[in-house]
Amino acid sequence: MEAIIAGTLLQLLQGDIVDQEVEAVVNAANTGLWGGSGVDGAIHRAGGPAIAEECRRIREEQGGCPVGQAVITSGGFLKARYVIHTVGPIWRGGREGEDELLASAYRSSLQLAREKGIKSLAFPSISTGAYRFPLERAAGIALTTVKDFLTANPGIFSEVRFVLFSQPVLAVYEKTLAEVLDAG
Ligand code: AR6
Repeated sequence: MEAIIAGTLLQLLQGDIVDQEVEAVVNAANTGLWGGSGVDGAIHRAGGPAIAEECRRIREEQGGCPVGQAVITSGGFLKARYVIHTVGPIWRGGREGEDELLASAYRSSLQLAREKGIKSLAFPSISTGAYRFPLERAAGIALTTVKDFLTANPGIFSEVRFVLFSQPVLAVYEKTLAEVLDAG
């Protein structure tokens, strides 16, 4: 499924984040930038040791990456030139600012990409794996945040992609995007 929002192509597709031919892929990282399972593990495995080495330097310089913020490294062996590492919130029932922190993770990633002049980027479904954020709620926040950013920054990006690992997750994102676009 795709849509054009203020001059940017927004695409939803099923796939693996590490295979994406975009300028930057977004990693669902942890605050220590330690590498882990899921998206994080796949990116570090495919990208090689250069990414972990840059993460180590960021950890030394600024202690890692707070929840809701983003940092950038090179993409190592990935097709993408950069990895934007963002940290989504761990779901703790919804009363600990999780919604706003998740929106902030997407916004911070988009802002960092804009600052670096990156034209195309791919997001995974942040926080919806190991961090257990409810999928439909996360999809609404992800798509609304991206849509609002693109509307406020027309033509900054050529393409923003969501890469969903499975067909059921893609289906949730497609249904949610239709609702978000209908809402205007
Ligand atoms: N490509 C695209 N999506 C994927 C891939 C992949 N290769 N692998 C998994 N997914 P998760 P989180 C989906 O757990 O919830 C790590 O240990 C997955 O099915 O990767 O933000 C980090 O170090 C799910 O829908 O990220 C952190 O400690 C979504 O991506 C923690 O997990 C996100 O799942 C972050 O947890």
